Amino acid sequence: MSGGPPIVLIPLHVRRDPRGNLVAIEPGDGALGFEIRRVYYIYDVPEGGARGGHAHKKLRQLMIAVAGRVGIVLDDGVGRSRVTLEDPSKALLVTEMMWREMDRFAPGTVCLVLASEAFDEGDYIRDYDAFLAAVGP
Ligand code: T46
Repeated sequence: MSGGPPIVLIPLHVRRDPRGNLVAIEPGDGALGFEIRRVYYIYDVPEGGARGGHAHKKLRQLMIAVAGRVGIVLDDGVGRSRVTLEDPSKALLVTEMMWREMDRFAPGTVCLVLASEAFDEGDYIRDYDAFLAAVGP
């Protein structure tokens, strides 16, 4: 898959320690690119399961595989890019008007999502043709 949107992975500050690693994410961290207004996580996805399959008009998000591994496809209406998230020290930036699909979940995967807005079903575009029409030339 090539010619799609750039994959932007933001490095998180890891406090390494002989006892293990710790990542703290705080509001106001300019490196994240937006203010965090909501946090949620996805886990226990059955084998072969997929999530996403929509875009957001305004919402920006950072996705972090805090455990396990998940495939993400980003589609800007022109091309598609694929990335595998499996490093808890990196956050994938998913901007507004970006169709996303999540698949290939490894068993035990937990995907943490930091979101720029409160939940709003009106912000979703869940129909792919409507998404193409919205981003189209
Ligand atoms: C995204 C991917 C990565 C809420 O009530 N509050 C929330 O904050 C969220 C995220 C969802 N919901 C409700 C809406 C649906 O009734 O939970 C249900 C499942 O949501 P959805 O089908 O949108 O789940 P995913 O995993 O397909 O998508 C979610 C996010 O919605 C989406 O923004 O980028 O995770």
